Amino acid sequence: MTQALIVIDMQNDFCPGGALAVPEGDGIVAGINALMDDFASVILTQDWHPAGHSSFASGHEGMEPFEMIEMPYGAQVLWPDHCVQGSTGAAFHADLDTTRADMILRKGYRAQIDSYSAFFENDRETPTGLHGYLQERGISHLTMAGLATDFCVAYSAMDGARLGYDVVVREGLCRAIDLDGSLEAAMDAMKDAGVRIA
Ligand code: VGL
Ligand code: ZN
Repeated sequence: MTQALIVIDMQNDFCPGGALAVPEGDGIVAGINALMDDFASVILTQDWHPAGHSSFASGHEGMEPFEMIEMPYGAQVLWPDHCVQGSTGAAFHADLDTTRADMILRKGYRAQIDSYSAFFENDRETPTGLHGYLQERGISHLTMAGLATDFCVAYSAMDGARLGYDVVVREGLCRAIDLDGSLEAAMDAMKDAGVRIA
């Protein structure tokens, strides 16, 4: 069996001081780096939005960050502007060991649709290409860590399980946004989807 470590969105904007800071988001970097040598493949995802992305509250009149709207593909949380392509906020945390990565997967780069999952955009059907990459490399087991537990990590883990991968989420190497109980809901949904929490 071949194992990959998938490090989700370990970027400045999700760390303290960033535009969409996750509490203690930077506290997991050292632990993630230390895990990398145990894996045949290390994949980093990078949230990578064009300026004015449709998930940004700033482009929706009268709406505030963290409110919900209906998009053609379903419900969508509106976020503060974050991870704008090429910005410092979109860069990986300076301490993340990016040298070990064999693949960096960018997502959320289409203006009209968000992409939490590393596998599919938020319509749940437009593929990012990650499944093809993993299949071609014979990777069957995925370990996930990063930000945020209740959004991009959870969506990635559940899609991975749905696609037939053995998925482990390293809970201690993730941090959550936790909007209105979203962390508990995400943990329950991951368990229901067959994701193992370690
Ligand atoms: C994320 C909200 C918006 C995440 C990305 O990485 O969990 N959350 N964009
Ligand atoms: Zn985003």
